[in-house]
Amino acid sequence: MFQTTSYNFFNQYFQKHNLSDNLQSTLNAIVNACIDISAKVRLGALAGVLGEAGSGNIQGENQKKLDVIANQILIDALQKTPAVAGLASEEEDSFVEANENGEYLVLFDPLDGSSNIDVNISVGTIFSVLKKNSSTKLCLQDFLQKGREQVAAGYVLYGVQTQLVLSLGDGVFGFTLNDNNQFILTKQNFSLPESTAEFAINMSNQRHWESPMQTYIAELLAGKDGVRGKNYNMRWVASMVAEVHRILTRGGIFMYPFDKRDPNKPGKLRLMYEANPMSMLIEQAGGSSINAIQNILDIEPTGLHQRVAVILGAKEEVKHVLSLHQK
Ligand code: P6P
Repeated sequence: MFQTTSYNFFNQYFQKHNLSDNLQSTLNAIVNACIDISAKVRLGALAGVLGEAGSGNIQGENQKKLDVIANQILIDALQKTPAVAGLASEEEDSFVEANENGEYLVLFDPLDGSSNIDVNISVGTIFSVLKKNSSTKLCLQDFLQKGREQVAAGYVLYGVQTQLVLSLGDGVFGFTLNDNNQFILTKQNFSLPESTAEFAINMSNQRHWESPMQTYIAELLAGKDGVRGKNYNMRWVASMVAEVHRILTRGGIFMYPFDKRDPNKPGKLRLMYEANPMSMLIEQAGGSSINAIQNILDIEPTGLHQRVAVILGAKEEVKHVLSLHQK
């Protein structure tokens, strides 16, 4: 359905990593699909890709046209890649088989923050790569691995620039898409400051939070007259990819905590293809990522679309949030 780009990104940058051919081709497929998604996102109304798709997904969300388009571009690209055994998407009820003898599993949110598409605010693709450890027919259990097991994680931010941010387990690298549709290395080893004076949370949910989170945010709002002794700034873009990119670039803490609107949901964000890949990037850049009581990367998954509370970013702030929840 979609002819994706065939640019070989990994030959240029990761020779010293001795990446296997299978991992290179898996990551190339993701990168090339995102280059094609970027072209569609950038055209917006000119490509007739804005607005609602008129369908819903397993999350109970109305899909945007670009959600569906981005999802299909990634599925087509990955199913054409022999190294990929299967995939899981926010937009697909269950996992999708790719190639019987494939070695890798790719989990993704094809277009995170899609409520921002029609108002021209940054959105992004988030991806996570796991090894298929079993030699038997692909099954759900193959996907349900802790975030600590990820082979690679990253995102492509369709923002002022189109940027790829990626970790293979030894640091976080940033690339910017040039006008020849090639990603050029523009940032090596993102490093997150241990402390920060900038937080990101949707304040409109304040009355629904549990008391430790209420206490923490009240401390930040009290500024230099409060227990933290400094003033804080706030940002909320409503695109996790944009928030995480800002935090990787200049520091900060991002929170989507549990709230009492739906007590059966531990949080809004999804563990397998949002929280886990972002947590790998944040930890690789020297930050922390918890669900308020434990490291997100250590959570034993029980479902493909399970949700999780997310508190990630500056080590000092995440540690303080954890301490408030342990009282
Ligand atoms: P709210 C986007 O829908 C998303 O999944 C994340 O990217 C973002 O951080 C969050 O939800 C925004 O949620 O409730 O503020 O719209």
